[in-house]
Amino acid sequence: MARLFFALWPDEAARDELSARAKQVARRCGGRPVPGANLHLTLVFLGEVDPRAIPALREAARPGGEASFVLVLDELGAFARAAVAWAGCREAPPGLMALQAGLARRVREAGFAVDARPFAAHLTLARRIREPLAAEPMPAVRWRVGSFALVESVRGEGAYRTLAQWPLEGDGEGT
Ligand code: 2AM
Repeated sequence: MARLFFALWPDEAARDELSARAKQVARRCGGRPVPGANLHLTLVFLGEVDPRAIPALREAARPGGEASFVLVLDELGAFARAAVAWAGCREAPPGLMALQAGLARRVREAGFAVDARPFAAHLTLARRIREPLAAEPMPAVRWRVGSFALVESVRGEGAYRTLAQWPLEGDGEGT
């Protein structure tokens, strides 16, 4: 079985900025910063999938004309139960919500089990935090989301492997 999810990966500048924020918040809350290369925002979490189903998953994921958009992460918060600190959006961009909802629907219609809980857009910055953190505004980190990816979480390595990537419409128009 393969542990799979769809996600957005920051561009280099946003990744470096978020990596610095991850170290700050980990220091502040007594947790472990997520390494820069692993920073991502999950769109749809699938969990364990039979690798033989990956072609069908790739087919289902093909975007239906969704547009690229600028993601602005301007909030810092935590999920107490999961003990993670995250960067989020005070106002989720319509482009993000449309991409997430469309992808979740197509994947569900293709017969894959998808988490039914409402989408809470967040990019995990630190794990195993020990101090509580109430949501607060954060100086914005932004990037133009021009693609999304199907990613495998490689057990034991703490690493992610991109299996496929799809462009969004209108990428390359700058920020
Ligand atoms: P997290 O960063 O908030 O832990 C790979 O594990 C990605 O999938 C991570 O972004 C993780 O979110 C997310 N993820 C893990 N388990 C999940 C679950 N049960 N439901 C939704 N997302 C999950």
